[in-house]
Amino acid sequence: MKAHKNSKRTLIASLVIGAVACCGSAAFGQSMSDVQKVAKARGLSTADLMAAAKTFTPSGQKDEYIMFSSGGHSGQVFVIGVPSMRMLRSIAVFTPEPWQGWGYGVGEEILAEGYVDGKENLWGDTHHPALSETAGDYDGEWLFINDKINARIAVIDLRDFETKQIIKNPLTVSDHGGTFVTPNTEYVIEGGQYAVPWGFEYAPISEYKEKYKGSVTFWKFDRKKGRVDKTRSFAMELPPYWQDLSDAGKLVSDGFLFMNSINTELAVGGIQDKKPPFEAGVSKNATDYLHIIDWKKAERVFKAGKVEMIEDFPVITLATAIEEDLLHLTPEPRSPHGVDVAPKGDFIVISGKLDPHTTIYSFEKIKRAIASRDYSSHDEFGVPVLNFDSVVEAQVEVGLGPLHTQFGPDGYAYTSLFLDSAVARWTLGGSYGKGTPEPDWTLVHKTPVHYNVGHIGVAEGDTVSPDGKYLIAFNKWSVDRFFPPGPLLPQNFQLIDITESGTKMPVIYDMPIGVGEPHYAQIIKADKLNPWTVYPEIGWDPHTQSLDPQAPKAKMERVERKGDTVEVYMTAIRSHFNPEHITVKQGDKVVWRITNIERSIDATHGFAVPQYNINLSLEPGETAKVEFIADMPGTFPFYCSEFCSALHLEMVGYFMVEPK
Ligand code: CUK
Ligand code: CUA
Repeated sequence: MKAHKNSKRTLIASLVIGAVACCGSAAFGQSMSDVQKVAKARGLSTADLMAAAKTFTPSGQKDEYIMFSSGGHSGQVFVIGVPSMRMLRSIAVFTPEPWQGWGYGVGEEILAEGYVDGKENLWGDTHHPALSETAGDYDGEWLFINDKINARIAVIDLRDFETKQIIKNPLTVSDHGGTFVTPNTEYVIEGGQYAVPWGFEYAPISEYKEKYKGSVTFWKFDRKKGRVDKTRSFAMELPPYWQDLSDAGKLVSDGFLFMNSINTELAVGGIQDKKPPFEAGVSKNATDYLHIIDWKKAERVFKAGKVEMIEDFPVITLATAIEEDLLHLTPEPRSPHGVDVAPKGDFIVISGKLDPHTTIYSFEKIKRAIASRDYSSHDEFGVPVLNFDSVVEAQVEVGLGPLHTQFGPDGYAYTSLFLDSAVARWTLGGSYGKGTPEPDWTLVHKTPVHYNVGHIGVAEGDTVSPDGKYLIAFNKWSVDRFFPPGPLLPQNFQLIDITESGTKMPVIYDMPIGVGEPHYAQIIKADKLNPWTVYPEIGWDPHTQSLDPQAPKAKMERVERKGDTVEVYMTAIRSHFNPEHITVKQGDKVVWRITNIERSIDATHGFAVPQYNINLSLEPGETAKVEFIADMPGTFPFYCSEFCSALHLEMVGYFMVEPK
């Protein structure tokens, strides 16, 4: 395998021979020279051929891993196979999405859960997906994701990959440090971001220090119900810093939450008045604060009722948090961004965007410092600040603009370098020491990526037992990597092979993402997922995940009028709707129930009604109910919007609205 270190444009015949032999391509009548010819014509190096061999996935072969990527401004989640980097589907979450019918007949009530005082917000800025965990390992049951712009979180059921719940944070306007889960998914964590007065109140920025608040919310997840239980959830007030990312402790640090912050300067901006802009004010200090939160203790304080109700939501005030020893701070270097807990829970890695080092804190030392009240100071709100030198284990110089860290199974850590446009591999020490050929706490290698990498994701990388194998760099800029589809360019997901140790860490695939700006993704072993391919029974309501007793059934199709309400009971099967004629009077309320009575995998039907803004996706077995007022008179051919069969174009009916 020495060959693929060589220059890009040389073909090494021995590798090509090897590739042909092991692929058995000769059986298709192709010879080594055919492969060589194609490679030469396309200008492919041996490294390119090797990358293709590692990622090419023949038709019918499935991926070893499934990646759940945030969809950025699309407000969706993307499901992508690894290593093929083929997109399998999007999951509509915070934004209406017509293919899935989300917001076009179904999902409206769930989307409305995210409104504030009934005011619509129909897009989301998704950042951090979190898979549910059992004992610190992904269990493949649930997925959570946050919406940064409107401080919302969503719950997705991984039986059908559909959004079941959206919950709006009652206290804060925007969020960022979420979603992250505790090791048994007891809580879904949502950290705030930009400090604001609680509950959408107005307060002039001159009252920033007194009226603006930081926060973290612990959403209790009820696995049986598959919903966040707001009545068992609580929040904790934090100083009005801008809390950024967070990560839950695990194993030895289970019960703790680590959260970093920027703007401990309490800068308020004001460039228009010739005051320092936020970007300068927020990064003035040499350090900000890592927040160390004892959430298990906080849970006890919440259960003991030591909370204040704010916006009808229980909040542990900052005073109580200090009094009960729930919150400690410790300095973290310049403009911290990522905070990541190592697989054994013993180290916490912080990156400062303006510091070339990663800083590694020891949980053991943090515990000791808390117990012995080893404080260097208190912040101006009275929160104890642990002595930096007492809690730091090591610092590793990795390069410029370090952001986020992930872990391999072998004692390697990986950090994204935004300014360097690279992914650094470095060695952990302590309990991971000697896991690598290189000395502890040293930079081993940097692989260039294209360009401006944000997060990175390693297969099973946030668990107590990372798989390694693949690392994906989620690059913000693609610049010259692809054909430019106008001035708005796609992001670039780059797949990196991390199976070998040392300096071998080649990029083996580029995947453009031309929908939103995804930030983060988690990557789970495909065999941990157990999705349905058809709904369990005909007449299944995906919202309740149970049989709907009202679902239309075969031979029971009908139209019933009850006063001004017309109820339609319709079925869909290749290639007709039944009934096909629906006549109502202008102004009638229409309750249209429809069941896809198919049992075959992939036999999805659509149901689209012109002018009425309706489109459903009815997967095999699914039932749905659409309600609307027939306020527009006319003749409306409704049709199936999924090409389901040879007679798909004939899968149609007429909806006729008689004028008043
Ligand atoms: S943030 Cu985007 S690169 Cu929202 Cu996780 Cu760091
Ligand atoms: Cu059913 Cu097309």
